[in-house]
Amino acid sequence: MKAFISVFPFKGRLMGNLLYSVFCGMFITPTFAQEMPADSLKLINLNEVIVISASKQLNHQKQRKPLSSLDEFLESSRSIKMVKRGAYAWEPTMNNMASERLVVTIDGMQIFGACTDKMDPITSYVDVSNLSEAQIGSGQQGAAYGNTIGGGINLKLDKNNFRSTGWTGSIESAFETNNAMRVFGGEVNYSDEKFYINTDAIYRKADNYKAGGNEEVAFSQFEKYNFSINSGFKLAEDKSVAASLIYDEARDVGYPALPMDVSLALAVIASVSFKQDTLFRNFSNWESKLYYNTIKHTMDDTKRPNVPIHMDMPGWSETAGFYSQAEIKLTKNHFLFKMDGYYNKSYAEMTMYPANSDEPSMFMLTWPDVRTKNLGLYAQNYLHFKKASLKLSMRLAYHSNTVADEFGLNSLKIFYPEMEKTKTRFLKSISAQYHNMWNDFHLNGGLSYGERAPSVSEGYGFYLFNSFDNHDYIGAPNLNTESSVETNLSLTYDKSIFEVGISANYFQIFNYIIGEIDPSLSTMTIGADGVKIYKNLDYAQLLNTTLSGRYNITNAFKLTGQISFHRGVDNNGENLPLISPVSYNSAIDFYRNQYSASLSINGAAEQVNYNASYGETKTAAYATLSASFGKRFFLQDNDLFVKAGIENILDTNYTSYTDWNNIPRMGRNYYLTISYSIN
Ligand SMILES: [Cu+2]
Repeated sequence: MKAFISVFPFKGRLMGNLLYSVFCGMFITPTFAQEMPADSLKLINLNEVIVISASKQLNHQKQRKPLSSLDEFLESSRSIKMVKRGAYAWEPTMNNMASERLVVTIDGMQIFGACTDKMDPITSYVDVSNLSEAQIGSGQQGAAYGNTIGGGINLKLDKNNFRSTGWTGSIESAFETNNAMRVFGGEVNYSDEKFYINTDAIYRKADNYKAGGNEEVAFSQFEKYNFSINSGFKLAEDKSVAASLIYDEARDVGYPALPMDVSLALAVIASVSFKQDTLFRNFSNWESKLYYNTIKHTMDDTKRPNVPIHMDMPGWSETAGFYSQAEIKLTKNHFLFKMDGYYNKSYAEMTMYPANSDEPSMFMLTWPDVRTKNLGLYAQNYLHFKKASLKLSMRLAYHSNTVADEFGLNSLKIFYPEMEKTKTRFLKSISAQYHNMWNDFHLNGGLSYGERAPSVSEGYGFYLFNSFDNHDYIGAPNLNTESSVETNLSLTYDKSIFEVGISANYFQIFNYIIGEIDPSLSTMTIGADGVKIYKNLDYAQLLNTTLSGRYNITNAFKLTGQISFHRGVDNNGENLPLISPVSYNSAIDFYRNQYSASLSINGAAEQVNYNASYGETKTAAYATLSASFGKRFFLQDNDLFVKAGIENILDTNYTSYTDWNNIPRMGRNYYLTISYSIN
């Protein structure tokens, strides 16, 4: 064991010792452990699960807006906030960290956007019709899916999984008044003990939306199609194979906060998997998957007025990968072992066409065909004591980036003459999470360490224009690995009718990657204020705290509320960008005799801690009010659900810290959702 550990170049002796003792600890069964109750054991002890699937009737009732976009579902969660550049393809953030610091997977599959300007977070390539739930792990609790600092989101596909339901199906439609959004969707499923097939399709089209006070937000339209099919077949009682395919295409997507739009964003996401109930003697639930996905992203400035120089900016991202995992379930503890790997190709280019057609056009590789290889080992042990549990986990990964394009490599060598074609790193993650229960009190505490490699843009981006701080960005191939020490603590008092909890987490992030102005460089983008180069700060500090509560007033009425405080500073005490001000939400939900209703308030205080050098301005305090009403009807064997609602009832004109360039959010919006399901 010791020899195995010492292969890896750990930072300092302390870390090595810590890793060693925790890794060994994972294999020691505590003799004082009690029999573990089977149902209390959640192998992946996630912080939050958002139920998305509308196919289960109960979910449909409890969701305030069943056919809303995946972005809206994620935004409704406790732990996620969405950065908005328009009405489509919002970027999830967790613990005030965005894409580069999160791992977002679809059914365990790695997938990477093809846009150099973050117009296509992974979450934009699936739809609610494909998914059953979003599994959210804060900080290193998300490391089961990959290397991360801020956390992980796994979007689980909706499958019938050999349940004997026979044929089922549904059709659904929604309309929203503010941007005349039309949604049409449907699914047809068949499942028995030996075979299942799930198919679904959804179409969304929206015009420009209007902010509060009937102010039209130009270039906020979008159109999207999504089809998916997944199927499984039992080879034997304990063996099955499955396959899944998602096709997602968005066209004519406006980004009001950016200087360009998107004419096409296309993804094909495919996988085959094999499952066997047992493996060797002690292993169970052996699951292996092979996957491939390809993304094409085409930006478009032809519809914008006064474009000083027309640009073509297509991007491609292709990923192939696998994982194989198995569990060992002993009476007192539970192990998960996983091996995973992926290979990604990211390529993006920019051609500028001067207005005077006698001048030559200019060509640049903005992502110089960067090939990323990542091979990881993940192990987790969940120990159950009498009133407590301990989850230990670790990930070790080999990570390498190679610039495959000679022209792109030579362009970067202008800034980094010494740079090598390939950069290799070892990434480590280790975490201990403890839970204890005294009567109605729950205590959770954890301590973790994690690392991540720079993203393709941070490492190899070439003059990527950021419209938020109005700077061109250049990547830095020799950036140090970013690492984070994280601690979390929460205390909950949980009675069946009443619950109150307080939680906090703190991240000390070393070698924090962020862009810094280099005054010696001149800009490429006309009108940009300067050029920034990605640098490692010595460290940055992030603190997130939340107070939340629930009160079941009667069987039918439930009151919930949450208020959170966040702070993020760099090593000079300067504010980090995109850190939430004090924010709060509260709701009263009603559910009885197939009727449901809700009234909710969402708001934030003034953004006191902002940073103008990252393009931020102080956003004002705001609050919005929303309501929904639903009814379920039984029509012989079938179900009809109707849900209607009003969002931003008071038509408030507002913007929040997550709104790119302060584009105002949607004003008053009425929606109606109808869903008919055949059982
Ligand atoms: Cu783009």
